[in-house]
Amino acid sequence: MERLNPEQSFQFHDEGYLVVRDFFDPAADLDPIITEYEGVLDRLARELVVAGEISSAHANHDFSERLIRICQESGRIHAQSFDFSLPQRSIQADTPIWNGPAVFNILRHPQLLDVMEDLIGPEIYSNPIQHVRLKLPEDRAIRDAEGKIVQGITPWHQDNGVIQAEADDTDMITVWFPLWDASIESGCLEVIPRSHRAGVMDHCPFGGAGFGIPDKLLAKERAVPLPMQRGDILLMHRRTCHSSLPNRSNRVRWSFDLRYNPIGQPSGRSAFPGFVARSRTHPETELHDPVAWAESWQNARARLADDAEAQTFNRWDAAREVCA
Ligand SMILES: O=C(O)CCC(=O)C(=O)O
Ligand SMILES: [Fe+2]
Repeated sequence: MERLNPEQSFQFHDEGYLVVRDFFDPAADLDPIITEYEGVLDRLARELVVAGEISSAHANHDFSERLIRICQESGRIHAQSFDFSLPQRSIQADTPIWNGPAVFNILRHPQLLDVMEDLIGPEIYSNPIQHVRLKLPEDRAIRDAEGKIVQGITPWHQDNGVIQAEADDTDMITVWFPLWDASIESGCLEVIPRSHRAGVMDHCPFGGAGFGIPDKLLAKERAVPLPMQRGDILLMHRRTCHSSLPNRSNRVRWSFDLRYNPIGQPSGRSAFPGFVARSRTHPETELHDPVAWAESWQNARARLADDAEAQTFNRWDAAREVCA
């Protein structure tokens, strides 16, 4: 995969998003992540058996089916056990987090950094706002007492709207990609082309699913679903409105979302550790050590544990009229 051609760069800036097909080599780039996460799931299953939360480790199923069964039997989603960032509240000394070497490798993927270099220049910071999303099939999802799905609902939002205002004027770019094909049926992303051209929009509390833009402010009729295959990547401007469709398939929809910004700009979640992914002027500042990366997250967790004040990440006042 070469770098972005002029039409691709133009589309990114003009429309606020760009899908690049067949960007990753699935076997070389994605399979190591899947293998790593099979280990994470296996250890989680065994821990839950020991804790008496589940009766069997469900070891004779593939990753998707095994995860669904473990969630259903324990009645919990376990999303944090797989994520490579910390949650936005209630961080504790033992909050689970997964910062394995296969994850670090994709953050540093050379061609991905080349594309970033095309878009934001050669001084590239790996922004710590980054997630794995394991979205269970809707008919087997975990629900709360009111019947609402506990995890995997992504309301319409701009990434700028769900991080601190200090990052409003940065050049942060979001990279989203599926580990398996993400079809309309299995809950791919949808975007509103050109919505990045307006400013940061109002966001309001959205059930238990964080913050979203109220329907009345959105031109939803212009939304475009973006089915993607394994190996494709989606690049998004920080103000592009997006959400994800429900997962009506029988398999977990599995994706990563990463972010990059020029070195020196605020990340929008300064309590979390990012790192210099590429620097042409100071290559000695680049982080190449997956162990040091994992340690940076463990240190952040220890620092933030039980410190409610350090964990205020949102700017929106739910009492505003627009949220009524
Ligand atoms: O994967 C999803 O459902 C949501 C992803 C998202 O909001 C993002 O990547 O910024
Ligand atoms: Fe987002």
